[in-house]
Amino acid sequence: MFRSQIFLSILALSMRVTAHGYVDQATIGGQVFSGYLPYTDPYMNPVPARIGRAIPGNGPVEDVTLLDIQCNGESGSGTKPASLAASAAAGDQISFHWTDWPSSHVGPVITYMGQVPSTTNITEDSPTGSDVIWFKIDEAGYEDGKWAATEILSSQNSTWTVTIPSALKAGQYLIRHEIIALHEAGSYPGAQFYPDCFQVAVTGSGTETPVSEALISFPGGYTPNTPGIVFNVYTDITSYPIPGPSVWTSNEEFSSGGSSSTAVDTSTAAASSSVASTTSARPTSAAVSSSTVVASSSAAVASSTIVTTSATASSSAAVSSSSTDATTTGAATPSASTITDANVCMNNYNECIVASQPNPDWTGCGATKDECLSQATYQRLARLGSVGRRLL
Ligand SMILES: *[C@@H]1O[C@H](CO)[C@@H](O)[C@H](O)[C@H]1NC(C)=O
Ligand SMILES: *[C@@H]1O[C@H](CO)[C@@H](O)[C@H](O)[C@H]1NC(C)=O
Ligand SMILES: [Cu+2]
Repeated sequence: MFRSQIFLSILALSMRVTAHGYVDQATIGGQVFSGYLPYTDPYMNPVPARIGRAIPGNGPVEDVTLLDIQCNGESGSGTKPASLAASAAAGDQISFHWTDWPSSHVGPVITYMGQVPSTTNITEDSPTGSDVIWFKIDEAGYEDGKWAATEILSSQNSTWTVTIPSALKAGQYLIRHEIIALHEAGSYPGAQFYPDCFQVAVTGSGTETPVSEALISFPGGYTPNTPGIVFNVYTDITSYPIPGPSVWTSNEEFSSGGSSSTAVDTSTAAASSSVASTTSARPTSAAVSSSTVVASSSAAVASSTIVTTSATASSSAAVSSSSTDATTTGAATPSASTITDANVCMNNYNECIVASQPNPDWTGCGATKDECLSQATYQRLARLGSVGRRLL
């Protein structure tokens, strides 16, 4: 376990420097604003005034219980108010432009608004997890074989456009725009949340404040059991339950259940729990292959063999061919020639998960990965001195 802890922390480090994304530009009521730019804004003098709340970088929040789930942040401290607010009328559009978004990071795109008390200036307001103020104004998940955050967003110049509900009463609102990346969401924690918040003064002749059934808090509104937070994207999916309440456009429409996602949520609550039980019901058939990676007679060839196998094999073939290897040869003692790059182990693991669809073989693939890692060094990091020490 020591070994995998080191590996996980190295993985966490490398995740931090991988490009994920954030909103670098927002067009609100026809006016173009820069988003908060985490890699330049903090280093400028003076620090630029923004309508977007500060974010620590392009990485995700993964713990739904932290204040960071609200508007991003790190270490649970959330984010601070920005010094400006945009102005837009109810019924106006808002467009969010995202930086390059990895095509692996499939998931929904969701937008909420949260009202700031009229007695508080939005440039000084910090909602807590007890403030049940957030209502959903837009959502898109998986439709016609396309994920909102990847295929659809990229087909729209990385831009997502929402409409401020025309019924909404004038006032100061935080707009919380979010992508949830699901590529590792097969268990919790795993889903990656990328929220970004903007401050807007809404004008216009709207009269409505959303009914309490439309409102959630952040943190609080998402839990590990909320449909869509744990979700295996590598199965043969036809729909996805978008987390959170139904979209609010007016109280009448909300209460009449006219919004589509109410129905979706009900059916998918079942769907997601069946996914979960499929996953956890995977027993030890997979233990089969625990020693596979090392097992083939010429161990030096083993890792590349596995890559080839799982890359081309059909789902069941990948598992069975490696278990054949396992029976042919006993566990080998690690020698210099069996030591491989930990990256290869992880790639094999990912391919194994994909190849074992629609019932991902978490146990078997995981055991294979662990065995592989026991022979592995993290070669790419070896140059970084103490961080890159051998995993053995
Ligand atoms: C909020 O404070 C800012 C900065 O002091 C000020 O410019 C703005 O007019 C205030 N907004 C409201 C609604 O009072
Ligand atoms: C894509 O979005 C960027 C950022 O908003 C904008 O500058 C650019 O003009 C857009 N490109 C097209 C083809 O619309
Ligand atoms: Cu990422």
